[in-house]
Amino acid sequence: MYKQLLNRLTLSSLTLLLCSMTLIAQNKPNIVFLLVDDLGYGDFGCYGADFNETPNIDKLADEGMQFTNAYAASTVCSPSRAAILTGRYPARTHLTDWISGHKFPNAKLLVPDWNMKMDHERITMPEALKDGGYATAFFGKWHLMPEGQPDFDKHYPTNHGFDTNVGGREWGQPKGRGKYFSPFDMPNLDDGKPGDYLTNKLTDAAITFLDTITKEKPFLLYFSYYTVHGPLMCPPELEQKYKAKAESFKNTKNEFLDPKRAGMVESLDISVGRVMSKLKELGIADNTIIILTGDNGGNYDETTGGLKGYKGFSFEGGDKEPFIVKWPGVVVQGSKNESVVIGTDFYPTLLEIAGLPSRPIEHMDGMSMVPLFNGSLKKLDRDAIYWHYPHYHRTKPYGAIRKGNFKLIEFFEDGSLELYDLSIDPNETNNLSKIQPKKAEELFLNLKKWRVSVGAQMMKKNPNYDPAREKEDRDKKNM
Ligand SMILES: [Ca+2]
Repeated sequence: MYKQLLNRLTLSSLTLLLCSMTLIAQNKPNIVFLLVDDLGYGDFGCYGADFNETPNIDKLADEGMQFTNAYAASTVCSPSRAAILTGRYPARTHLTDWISGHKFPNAKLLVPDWNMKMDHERITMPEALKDGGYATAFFGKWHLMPEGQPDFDKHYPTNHGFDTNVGGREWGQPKGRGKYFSPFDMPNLDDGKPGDYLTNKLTDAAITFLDTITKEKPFLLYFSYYTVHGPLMCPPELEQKYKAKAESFKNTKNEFLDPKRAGMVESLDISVGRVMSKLKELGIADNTIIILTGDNGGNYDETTGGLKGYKGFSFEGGDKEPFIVKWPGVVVQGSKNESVVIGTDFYPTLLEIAGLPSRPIEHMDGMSMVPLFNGSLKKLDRDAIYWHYPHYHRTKPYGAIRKGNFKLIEFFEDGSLELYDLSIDPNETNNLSKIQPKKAEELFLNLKKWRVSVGAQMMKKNPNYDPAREKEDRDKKNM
């Protein structure tokens, strides 16, 4: 039957068919996804920084859309990263803490037996894109491998949908002998010469990948920076620059004047600039979408643009993130967007960008942001977004919901509630739970219903609770 059909097709019609298939493939946009580690809401010039200098990222914002209510799905690394890749809330996947997590055996509540890996039966975002004809390449920090478990080495990026992996391991931060400097001791990354800087070397690898792409096959370049996570280490010339700058800097916004961290942010900015230039040089900038965001809040109080809390806290500083998207011909250049979006939204968004069918069974907790990008919607039609953190960090264990402009936080140890109206109180200074008890009750009910619906793991009382020893544990960890 196929032979008969083929015989009927003339050579010219076959040629036409092949040409149009190539055209479709060419029209699929490339995706560059830039994920920064421990990025504070106030770290970029376009988000208010005066001390850090980020001209390339500010240019990206000028050429794209800048979100002002974008959230990470967790206040720590691994769960936030898994939420981006699976489109599912940490509460649903049970991957709720950074791998391998802090241990507080003397605390009031017991941490549930949580999941330290992404389940193979799920189809991840890179797997879905690969299935749709995309080349998929991973660079940098992975931090999604179950340390100390037998199936540890079945959870590299290449086991979850990436064709290639440069630098992705179980590590939550550089662990090579020279840390951010060579020797990096990373898989598939050339150590170069002593003194070479990790962010630059990973960027070299990403640029080399871009040099090998063919225009017939669209790609996902997933660049997951180790920076700006500690240890704070930057090229000496940048450290000198910011040391000098700090001496005369008028710190009116309470910014973090650490020369090494500012140097790390500038190294990131240089990397983003190099990627943007390469896309231009290759003539593919107009058909490439660039997304830039972070995995959780900055690791220092002064990096969050004045928001309350920082990494490891329940407050805005713990999970509100810069998020910029450049999509030539679609997003209005230099625009801002106030819609509430969260890490789980990237998966369905990238599928829609790629013109691929959505996979609602997979990205159950995400909504495509494409209508926001192209202006057909002002905000997403969603009831609320949620967090679930049954763990101890700088914060006590908590759950939270943002519905409209209100955010409610429940602390699990004592059941206390905090309610904030973010439209008038973005820094969460005025707890309204006693002033607006009906609103607090409404959100609390929503939060509890949601937890049941996603099968969230709850904490239990610790029979060995010992406040004095818990305090010792915290002092040891400097928390
Ligand atoms: Ca992080």
